[in-house]
Amino acid sequence: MVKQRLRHLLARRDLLRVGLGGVVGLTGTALVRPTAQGQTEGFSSEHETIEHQAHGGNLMVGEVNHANNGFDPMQLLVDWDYGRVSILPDGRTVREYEIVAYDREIEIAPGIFFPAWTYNGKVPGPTIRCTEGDLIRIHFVNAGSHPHTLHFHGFHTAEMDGIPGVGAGEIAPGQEFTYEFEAAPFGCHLYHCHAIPLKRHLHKGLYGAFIVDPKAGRPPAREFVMVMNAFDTNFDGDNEIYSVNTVGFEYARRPIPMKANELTRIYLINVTEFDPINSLHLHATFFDYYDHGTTLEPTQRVVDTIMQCQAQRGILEFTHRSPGTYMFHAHQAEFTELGWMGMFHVTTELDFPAALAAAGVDAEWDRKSTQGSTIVAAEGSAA
Ligand SMILES: [Cu+2]
Repeated sequence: MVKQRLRHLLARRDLLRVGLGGVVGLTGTALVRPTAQGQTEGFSSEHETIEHQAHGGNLMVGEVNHANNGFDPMQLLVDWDYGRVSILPDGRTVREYEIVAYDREIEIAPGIFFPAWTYNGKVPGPTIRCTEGDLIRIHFVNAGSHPHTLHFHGFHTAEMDGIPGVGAGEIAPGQEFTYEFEAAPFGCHLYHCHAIPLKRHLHKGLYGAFIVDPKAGRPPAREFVMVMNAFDTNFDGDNEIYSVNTVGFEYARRPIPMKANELTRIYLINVTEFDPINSLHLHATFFDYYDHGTTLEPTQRVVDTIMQCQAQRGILEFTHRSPGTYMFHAHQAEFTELGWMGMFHVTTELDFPAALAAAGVDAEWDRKSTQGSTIVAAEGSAA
């Protein structure tokens, strides 16, 4: 049984190697030590053993062209979308969003392309952020090639549930619909397409984070959103690339800057298809966990690993005590080695600007990262 599983794993690795070296390797990237045998035979599992060397345990070399993709995973970490804000006569805040679904090929690992279906051209789609009680209006346009919907996790009427056959149901290509509901309960939620076949519509990339802040806010912290996802690049019902925020090993190539002894909060969401469970493990520290983010008190304290079933999510809070580079990853080692591994670059105050520069981000990124919940509150009351 174990041997069979190992053979299966190796076959999937070889498949990656074939894809890189043989088909799309023209972009000049390749896995570590691609072999002629691997490129031509591919599916044979006898000739390779798991490789441990190179690139900080990172099994891919080369870089993804983020400009071409139209989104950068470093920016997705802090990509809060507060919508267009207005105030109703009764004092309630209205937040209006535009979401357009369209097909787009994206690069999910160096040299590996995936024919995605996207919300607003990126995977995951925009992170919808608001405060509990806000009235949310989402103008949805389907500019894709298949019928899609927007299904939010949260309280709303049946008509706004975004499932086939109820309310507007599936929105056909070229059609549009406006979803409207009050944001509740506060928490770390998600939205996704609910057209059928559901599994395919989800894994093609139609999902995003939906963060509802409690009215009183949460304590100041450095905040990131991480959507655990995976890609079946050959459509065999099994994933070849795993990641958070789409691009495999991106945060290993560009460690995420943070400061020592600074409270860090991660909004973690699992949208992985085909594998029932995903997980996150932090090195060298422990975290408090808020299941679904729907409570102000942790539901688990002092843990260093959390698992999430499909569509499960929660909030992690932790600090790193000493400067250094610290790994985080799925603790399913297979996922780790196929892309779901990253690093935090923890620095002193003095060294922090250099860490920002090394990660290719700026002061504005730092502002979004540290002011996420403050901005949402300020925009609501200022408008
Ligand atoms: Cu869909």
